[in-house]
Amino acid sequence: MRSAAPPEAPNGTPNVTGVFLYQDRLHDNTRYCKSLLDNARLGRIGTLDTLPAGYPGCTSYEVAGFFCGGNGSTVSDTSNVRKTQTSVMNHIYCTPQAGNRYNFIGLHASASDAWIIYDADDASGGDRPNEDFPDPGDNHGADGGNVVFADGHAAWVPRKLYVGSFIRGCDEAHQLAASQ
Ligand SMILES: [Ca+2]
Ligand SMILES: [Ca+2]
Repeated sequence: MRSAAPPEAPNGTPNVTGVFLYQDRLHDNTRYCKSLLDNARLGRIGTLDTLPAGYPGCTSYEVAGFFCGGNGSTVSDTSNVRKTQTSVMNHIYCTPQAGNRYNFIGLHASASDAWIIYDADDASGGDRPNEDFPDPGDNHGADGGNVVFADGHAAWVPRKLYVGSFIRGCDEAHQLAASQ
């Protein structure tokens, strides 16, 4: 059972964690997200590219809410499987990958492998040619990216492990599966 959180110290005295105020943990940001489904200035639509004029768009991360995610509304055991407490433990990998490096078909997913949220990585040409793969122009360059997994842990995923982690995390075909 979690013990009671130490009280904030409005007079500037550090609490037992050594942090003066909760505000200090926000690194000068004045806004924080209470819900991953409401994570931008305009709520859910704020995560989309199309915003009214005057609103800075999008976020610098992506939500990976489905296994076998894809456009469209088809939902089955092999398409658009919403990640839930049950599915992150019971989903069976089913998506073929190019090449021979990543064949997880028939294996069960696990919460510690399932991706939930990660540094945004969308292909946009130039120095960001690859979708969901670290490139020089991405948030952390070509080094890798941060990922939050369904068991609650977060990890830095380096480039050399990125494709395999993505496939285990999302059960989606990765365009670089044959070479990375
Ligand atoms: Ca992406
Ligand atoms: Ca990229």
